[in-house]
Amino acid sequence: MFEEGQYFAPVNTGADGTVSVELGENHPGFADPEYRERRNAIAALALDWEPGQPMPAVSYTDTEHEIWRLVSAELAVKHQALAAHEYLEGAERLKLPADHIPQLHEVSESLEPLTGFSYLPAAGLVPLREFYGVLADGKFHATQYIRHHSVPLYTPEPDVIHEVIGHANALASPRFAALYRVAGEAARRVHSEDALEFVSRVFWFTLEFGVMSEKDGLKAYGAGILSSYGEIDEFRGMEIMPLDLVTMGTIDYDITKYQDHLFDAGSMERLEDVVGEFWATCDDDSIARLKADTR
Ligand code: NLE
Ligand code: FE2
Repeated sequence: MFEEGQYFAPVNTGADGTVSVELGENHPGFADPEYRERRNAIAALALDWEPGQPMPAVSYTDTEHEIWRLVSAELAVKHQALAAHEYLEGAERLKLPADHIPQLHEVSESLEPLTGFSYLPAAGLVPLREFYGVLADGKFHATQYIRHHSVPLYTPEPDVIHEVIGHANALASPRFAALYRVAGEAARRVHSEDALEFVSRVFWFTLEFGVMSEKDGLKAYGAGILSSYGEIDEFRGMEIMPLDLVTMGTIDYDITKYQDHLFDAGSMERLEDVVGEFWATCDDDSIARLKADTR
């Protein structure tokens, strides 16, 4: 659907300051001028934002709110059956609206008293070091546009549905929030690009696409599965591997498709013991040693 590796449509700023988001020709919004206009305007809000200012508010259209309503309703049912218990507890505490897209500043206001997390605006791709690093300060960079109405069940680009339904419900859990924070501390501690890449891959296979075993079967806790009512129906049929830092930190993945390799953390405790402990203590040397294990 998208070119491989094109996680985010590139955002360009012209000499005259006009912002244009480069949607690939396979993007469902490519031939929709209204959608492209929207993407440009929403990206411009994030680019105009400066640290210290409140999060920009977006005046969402009825069509956009309708996509949120549809996806929220589909996901609410599927989450009850397929989301990890700890994520559902977070969702219960956060109580996101089902009938309209909340503003990110509103989500931040609800999250902050729970776990100290709040959002920062992202126009598109945020450099890895910045994106992960600020997690250590309880900050999460988020996009504000919404997926195209023609493909509501899945998008490879993180959109406001993914950032909020996928991530904020997890960030409302003190246990998940602590894991996000140590991932950020790890990203700040490592110097080499290789080590940063390793930390971010472990994040991908856990907080983005992780699954864990519960009494009544395999459940998803990764935000990328939990924001897609297409992928959430399929994850149990994928190749499920045991949690393993070296494998997670080194295997390649294609962001444009449903993930066909997933790692079962076993339990919340094991996720904390293995991955939380890794992020809390890793450095360039320990990661280089882990990578040497693969040879
Ligand atoms: N695939 C996710 C969804 O459809 O909600 C968004 C991107 C996750 C990295
Ligand atoms: Fe994400």
